[in-house]
Amino acid sequence: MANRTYREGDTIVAPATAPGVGALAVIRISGPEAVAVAGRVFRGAREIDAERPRRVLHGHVVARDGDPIDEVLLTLFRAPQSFTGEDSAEISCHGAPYLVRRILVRIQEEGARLALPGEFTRRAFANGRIDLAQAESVADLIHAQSAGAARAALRQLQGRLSARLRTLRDPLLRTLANVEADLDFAAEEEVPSYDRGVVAEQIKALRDTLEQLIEEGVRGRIVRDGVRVVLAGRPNSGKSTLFNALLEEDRAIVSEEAGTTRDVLHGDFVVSGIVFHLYDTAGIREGEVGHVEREGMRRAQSTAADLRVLVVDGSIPARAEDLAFVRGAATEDAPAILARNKSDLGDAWGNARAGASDDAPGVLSGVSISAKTGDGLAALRRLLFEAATGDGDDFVGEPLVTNTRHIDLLRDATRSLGDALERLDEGELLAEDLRAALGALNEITGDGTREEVLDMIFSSFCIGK
Ligand SMILES: Nc1nc2c(ncn2[C@@H]2O[C@H](COP(=O)(O)OP(=O)(O)OP(=O)(O)O)[C@@H](O)[C@H]2O)c(=O)[nH]1
Ligand SMILES: [Mg+2]
Repeated sequence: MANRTYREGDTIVAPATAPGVGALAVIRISGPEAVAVAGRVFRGAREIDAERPRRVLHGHVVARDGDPIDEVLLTLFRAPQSFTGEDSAEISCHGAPYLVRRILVRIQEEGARLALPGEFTRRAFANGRIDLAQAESVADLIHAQSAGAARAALRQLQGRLSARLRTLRDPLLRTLANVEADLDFAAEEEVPSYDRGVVAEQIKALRDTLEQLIEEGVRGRIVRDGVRVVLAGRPNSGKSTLFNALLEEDRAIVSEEAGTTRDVLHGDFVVSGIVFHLYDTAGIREGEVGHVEREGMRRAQSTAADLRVLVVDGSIPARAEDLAFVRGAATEDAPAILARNKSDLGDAWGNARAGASDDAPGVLSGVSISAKTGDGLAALRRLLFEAATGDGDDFVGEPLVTNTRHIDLLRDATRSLGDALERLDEGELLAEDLRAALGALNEITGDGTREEVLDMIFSSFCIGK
């Protein structure tokens, strides 16, 4: 697959629906021969009328000898009024993997080839139906796991990010034109005659806006990808009970025996439109333990986290080893929330030392909960949301930037503008920096993006997209 390269001009085919059994499956054909190919495999009561597209035709996909393979609905699209901008056809058939395979083979017999990953979307991009940022949002929308992620992807698909970038590109182009015009005239002069003060102001304003977008993007990535939360603690503190309670599912084994959990368990839950990827891990303790439990502890400690919830048994006064654990966890990179569990049995830990955050500066805040009765879980969810997003209410906002590639390019542009500010007197170099900034912004929407980069972006799509 890797050495197959993207080629326009072929007629391509792929299933658009997920593999596996379903009520229906959709097969897409796109390319100059799409209508002809569809016509050769389809027999309906009414013949295909290529001049009247976007109508649903009922009939059969038939084998070469005319034998029906499946009863289907066929929809034709004529260029440029289709997703790809080419002539296209969609066949809805029954969702049996066997039928899908047979129909695909049948269509290939008539001259179409199997599409590469992302090839439909790439054609839409190549034909100017959508820009690169919009193409990328198609993948995001399909993979969205929460309302927030879906909304962000949809905004990008509607071209909101692209429109915003255009409003940044125009002043940048004007500044560049200003500097370049001056270079043409003043080639002989020692000192540039454009107004350095004005140019500096323009560059600074642009840089501020880009920095704001980057900051928004860091949050946007959380909306798109979610937050990894690891439950950590000493054995029997109630991690698995809390895991089940947050997921509202009886997933992890809970027992009064210390050292119950060994494998790392994973499940997702959503708070206010943001996905939390939750991990339950083995309790950490010292002393003689078997090698399976030791391996569990190793896995617990190597589970990457954006946030940690330190679960302690809050119904008993904090022991030295509990405090040592909390202090140790607070030194990890990920911020931590202290959850004093078993509040239904009393809050002895909390009475002894209010949250222990004085001892452990890396611990954000403490909350008293009962994983068993559900008490305090709403407050814990709220704390998780705030810790992940940096604030509360106004977060869900509407991030325009959610994608690492875009954030990196915005950073490149910001860096180039920073360089430009250092070289206000050096016309040629200044112009070069401004052009570099412009180039980075253009790459987000795909203007002048190199083929290798396009290959990389689209090859991460699934086949059929
Ligand atoms: N009363 C009360 N008991 C709880 C609570 N949370 C957990 N327990 C009990 O504490 C014991 C240990 O719970 P687990 O959830 O298995 O603890 P764990 O931290 O996952 O333990 P390991 O997997 O061994 O590290 C069980 O008997 C639970 O029923 C709680 O909020 N209140
Ligand atoms: Mg457990």
